[in-house]
Amino acid sequence: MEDTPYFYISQDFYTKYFTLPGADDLMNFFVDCDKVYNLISIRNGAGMLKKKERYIVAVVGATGAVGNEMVSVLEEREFPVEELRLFASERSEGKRIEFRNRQIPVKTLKEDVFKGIDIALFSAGAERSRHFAPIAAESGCVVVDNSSAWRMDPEVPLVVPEVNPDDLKWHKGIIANPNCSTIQMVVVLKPIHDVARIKRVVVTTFQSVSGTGKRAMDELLKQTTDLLNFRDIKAEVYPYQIAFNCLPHIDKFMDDGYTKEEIKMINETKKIMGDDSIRVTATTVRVPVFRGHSESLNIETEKKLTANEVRAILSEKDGIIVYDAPQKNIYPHPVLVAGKDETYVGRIREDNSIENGINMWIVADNLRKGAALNAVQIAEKLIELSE
Ligand code: NAP
Ligand code: 2RA
Repeated sequence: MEDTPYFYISQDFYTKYFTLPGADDLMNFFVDCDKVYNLISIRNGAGMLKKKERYIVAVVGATGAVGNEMVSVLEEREFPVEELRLFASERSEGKRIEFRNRQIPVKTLKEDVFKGIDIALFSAGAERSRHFAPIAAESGCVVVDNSSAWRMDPEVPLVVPEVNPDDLKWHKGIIANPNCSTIQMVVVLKPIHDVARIKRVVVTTFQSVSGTGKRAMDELLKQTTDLLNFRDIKAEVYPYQIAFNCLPHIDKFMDDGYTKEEIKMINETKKIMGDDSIRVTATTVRVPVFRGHSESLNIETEKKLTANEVRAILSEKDGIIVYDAPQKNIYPHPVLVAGKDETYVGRIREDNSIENGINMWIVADNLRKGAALNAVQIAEKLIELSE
């Protein structure tokens, strides 16, 4: 940890902002300055969790799909909470959420709310995280952020406790929680990589609407009931009807034809696994399921693994359940896995079209392991590491 703050401006940063003084660029420059400034402050002392019996915990975005689940997970896992503080937009001021048989009021998120808070679990969208997470970290609280805002920042660890817990040791006040579809995939890839070195992964996802948040869950319910009652439907959250449909479109389209969700899966996997050489390609699809993301994985390894070897490797890992007896119709599916903590793996079989290939089908609850549970597990690990 450095004692003296410094400003480092890269060549890219210089070319992008100092040579193009248009209004938008100037605005972006100040936004980035704010980020750089805040990271410097964090580097200079804030951010480490002090060991305590119990902690003051905040959930930012408490009224959302993930935030609500965070409150439940904290209670279920008997997280050592001294006091729980809940924040959302001003629209939710005055709402109450139950925690340990008490109704906790939801307050409006503001810059000055973080004083005295030890741990803040953020799930209020990337814009809020970009602005408020550095402020929270600077005021001495450790932030576990669910949004995409900080995931690829080289100063911020991106952590799945079963995969790269040691990365928590170098955090500077903000820890990023990966994208839900990435988390369940890396939980399964890591043990295989350790034994047989993964060369390439081809993944296709089937993602539930709760991945988009509460409004999307409401839209699927409303469209379904409207269609079954012969009423006209409205598509507001997605560009097309989602009830009884599948959309190969998650997050926005990039210039190369991939979606941002696909790019997140590719980049985040390399960062979490700490290995840039793994080649990943992804197709992400939204399906009319309320809860639980499914993924078809094709994995090419350097060393040959049989299907039985893969079953044995995965069976002994925490957080994974091998659920794989297709002759008896035993394979994972979202209805089975909703509300569960583990990543379920089935349909494990060799890919006969290549030398060393394995196919499998994995399903996890995106609101739990894909978001709230992983965030709380990170906070639990931070407590283990604290002094
Ligand atoms: P959501 O259901 O739409 O909830 C959004 C939450 O953010 C609500 O509590 C909302 O409060 C709050 N919020 C919105 N604008 C705000 C503002 N200006 N100030 C303070 N709070 C504000 O979305 P979600 O699915 O829970 O996702 C939340 C975050 O988690 C996103 O960044 C998402 O990418 C990430 N994430 C989601 C999943 C998933 O499976 N859903 C998985 C991984 C990561 P109000 O109720 O007051 O509007
Ligand atoms: C989704 N991965 O399912 C996202 C949630 N952050 O849309």
